[in-house]
Amino acid sequence: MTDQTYPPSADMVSNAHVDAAKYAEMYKASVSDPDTFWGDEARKRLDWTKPFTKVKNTDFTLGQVSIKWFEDGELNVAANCIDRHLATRGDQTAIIFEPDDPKDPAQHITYAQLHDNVCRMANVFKAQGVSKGDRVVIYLPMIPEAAYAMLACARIGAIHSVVFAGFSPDALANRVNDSEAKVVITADTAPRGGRRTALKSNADAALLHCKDSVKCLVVKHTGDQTTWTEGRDIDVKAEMAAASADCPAEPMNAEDPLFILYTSGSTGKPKGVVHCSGGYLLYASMTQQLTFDYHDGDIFWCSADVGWVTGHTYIIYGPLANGATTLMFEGVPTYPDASRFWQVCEKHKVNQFYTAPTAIRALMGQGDSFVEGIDLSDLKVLGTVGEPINPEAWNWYNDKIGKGKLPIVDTWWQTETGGHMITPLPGATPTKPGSATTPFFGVQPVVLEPTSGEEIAEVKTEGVLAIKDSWPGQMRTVWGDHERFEKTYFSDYKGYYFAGDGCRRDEDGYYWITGRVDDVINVSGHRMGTAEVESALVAHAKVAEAAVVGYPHDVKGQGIYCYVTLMNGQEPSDDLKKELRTWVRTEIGPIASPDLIQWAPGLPKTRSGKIMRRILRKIAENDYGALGDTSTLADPSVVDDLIENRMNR
Ligand code: 6R9
Repeated sequence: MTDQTYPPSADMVSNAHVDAAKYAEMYKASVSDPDTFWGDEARKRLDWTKPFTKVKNTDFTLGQVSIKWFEDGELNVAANCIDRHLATRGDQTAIIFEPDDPKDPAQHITYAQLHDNVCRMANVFKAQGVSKGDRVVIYLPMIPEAAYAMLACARIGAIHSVVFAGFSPDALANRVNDSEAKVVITADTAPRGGRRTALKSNADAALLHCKDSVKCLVVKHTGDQTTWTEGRDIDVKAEMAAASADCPAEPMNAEDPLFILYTSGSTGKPKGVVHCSGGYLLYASMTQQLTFDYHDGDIFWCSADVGWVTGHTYIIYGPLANGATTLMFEGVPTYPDASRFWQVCEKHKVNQFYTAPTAIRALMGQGDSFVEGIDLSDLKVLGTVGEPINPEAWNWYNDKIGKGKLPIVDTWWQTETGGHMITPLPGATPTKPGSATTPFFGVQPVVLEPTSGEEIAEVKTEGVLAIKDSWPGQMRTVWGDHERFEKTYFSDYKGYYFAGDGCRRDEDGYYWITGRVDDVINVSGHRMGTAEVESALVAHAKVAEAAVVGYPHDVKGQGIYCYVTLMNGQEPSDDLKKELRTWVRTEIGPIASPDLIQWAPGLPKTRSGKIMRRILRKIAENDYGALGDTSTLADPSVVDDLIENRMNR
């Protein structure tokens, strides 16, 4: 990584919400007196139906971890994202919908229309027996109805759980069952990159493994033919047309759950990350405005999918809480060709654009001709999220898209954190390519010595990244398993929130995220637990054992490398590899598709039977010269075979 520094332009500094002096002053206030700081922000940014009297009540002590913000206040998230804007912005566009096919017209949905649609959708949910506290699973593509459904849940106090439309029926069923959802909302089919995913038939397959009482609401989006189960399936658009456009917003306690979002961890079963109403919305609003330096009238585009936390916070909740115009894109960056992102920026005069390094790398690889001749002069701020950005991708983004003039905010955060944690602010922070730079307000990052857990005082250092105190956007619990919440995030390093990432801090106090230190890999900016892929593999009848690690991949960041030991008597073959790939895709979804599969007659294990992943990682990285200590292996000869037959050369 180059350590070259890019200061904000004079223009940016003078027009931005926050400049360097203000950042320093606000940051200090946010950590020295969080009650005053966040209390003021919460009153300024949100409308409360019942004012809070308490601000922060948080405890990171193992065994009694408890995180509460504004705990006696009441508000409604949908009312904050819609109703309160109606008087001043009823006719302003809230959501621009850009469909997969550029020949189809874009839609501009005003705040008044958003209100109408959300109320109708909320009444459709109510008619299906959904009430406050009930769970609704949203299995929808990137269409306006996904936003309506999320906000309709928020309006009536139901808890949504969005399941990425790329997940398989099995993954969907697990999430419906774990959250005990009453309703699943899906669409007939989902166009993406000119192809169509049969979402409704995936939902049908999933619902075979769920309670009979679960209803299936179907958005007829493309009009494609689907099967129909009378009594269970409901035509959402027809019901919405007939429903009342009046639906009072349910007053919710600040600590009432707003949503559950499942994410991969280092064990096999995804965890339901729970975010609540008050703190999350405040944090979403503040980070969206300040990290992107969003101003009234700007067009904001976050290219993530609503199935991920980035879509929740930066397509829906943050922008809408701020009365912004947010763009929702149904398609992919490379359809009809690799100019699509930039065409959309030009067409809708996008001012802030937020995407993932993997998308930048993929587009960079297609050549510069796809950017040339496109007017990107409305862009003011560029952002990245999901993984560390490599210098080549950063330079390309900076030169070709930013024309060397725009700030690039590299935002480090997680599903668990609700919003940005370490990020530059466009008018305040000189950036260094590859560094997420400095903490957002209220965030106190520390670098810990990995084994002792001691906080390292020296500025320039390296270790594991942890957070010292709570911030309003922090997750509150794992759905149905508070013990797992404590164990995952608070038990390795006592008294801290442990993020699972390693980092380096340079002499200027800038943070450089070095990647996960647990068994989670980052594939195209998507989090994947290696244990999840392993359990999918061993569920196949011909597989005896499997170990999965990440390896460097040019476009995806990390690829999925699987070591597979077959059952006795099974013959390895290319056909079987194909079969295993398809198997994993159907068990989890296409994002978990193995890149490389190596037949492993044996796996390197300690005498106590623990797989030595360190060795498997090295071989997958084609760095087998540096295997380190192998003396604890039960049978060192398996390593020679694995090296001999390695797949990544
Ligand atoms: C928002 C999101 C979280 C993990 C996180 C880290 C990696 C995210 C990053 C980054 C380096 C950045 N990550 N942003 N690494 N620089 N700017 O991505 O949430 O899907 O939960 O993933 O992604 O490893 O721990 P999530």
